[in-house]
This record gives sequence, C-alpha cells and structure tokens, in this order.
Amino acid sequence: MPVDLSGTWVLETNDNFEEYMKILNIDLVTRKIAAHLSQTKIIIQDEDKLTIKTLSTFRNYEISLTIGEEFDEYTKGLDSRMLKTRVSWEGDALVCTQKGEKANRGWRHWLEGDKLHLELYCEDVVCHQVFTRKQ
Ligand code: VL7
Repeated sequence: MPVDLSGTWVLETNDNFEEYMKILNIDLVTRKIAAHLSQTKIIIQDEDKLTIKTLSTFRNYEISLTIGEEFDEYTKGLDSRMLKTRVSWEGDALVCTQKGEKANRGWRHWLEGDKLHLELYCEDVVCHQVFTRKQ
C-alpha cells in the first residue's frame, strides 16, 4: 500500500467536468444539474481492498474492488455503461483503466500535500478535480 487515500473528501475545484460529461453522452438537463453539485468522496482503503463512494444530493455512485483484479463495472446512474475495469498502483498514484465502448477511459487519484487529486479521462478529454479533507 504505497499511500493511504482513506478519508472523507469534499470537492473544491472541478475543471472541465462539463466536457467530461459531454464525451460520456450525458444529456443537457442532467449536465446542468450535475455541474454545480457538491461532491463528497469517501475512500475506504484496506490492504488490497478498496471502496470509493461518490456522494451528492442528486446521485450517488459506489465501487468496491480488489487492487490489480479486473472486474465488471456498471456505471449505474452515470452514463450507464458496462466496463471492464482494473485499478492498480503506479508509484503513489491509484490508476484505473475502464475498457468499453469509449477509448482511453479511466481515472487517476493522487495526493499533493493535504489535497486529493482526481483526473477523470475519456478519449481526448481530461477533467481535473481537487478535494480537501472534510473537517
Ligand atoms: C463519478 C460522474 C458524469 C453523469 C450525475 C453526477 C453525479 C456524483 O468515476 C468517478 O469516481 C471514481 C474515482 O473516484 C470512482 O468511481 C466519478 C462521478 C462522475 C460523471 C456522469 C452525471 C450525473 C455525481 C455521483
């Protein structure tokens, strides 16, 4: 376990989220609602087991996985696609690849000081989110 990302994290900045939603074919009305949501990330890291909850007043999303093992991900309530997903450590970054209909899809988490960073990417679009620890 290179680093421990566990904790409750609150979204502080969300660059290019609109473009990320567009590339996932999220409809306009949903995008307008989602764009201004406060998002809370709850990460529970226990050796090679990981649970990540993304919570908001509109929708919640949760994945549970074993590091290094591919699993079937269904992005229920998001873009509702089936993916073959794998999450691994690359140094101190937690890196996810999501194989499916969309090319170059995945995400990456890392720590910088007391902030949690997340890049969400799909095709040529990158959304960069920064979270701060909930007090
Ligand atoms: C998941 C969603 C836009 C649909 C609703 C927005 C509700 C709160 O994949 C994600 O996190 C990973 C890494 O931490 C773990 O699953 C981010 C939220 C991005 C993409 C789709 C908009 C509708 C937001 C769930």
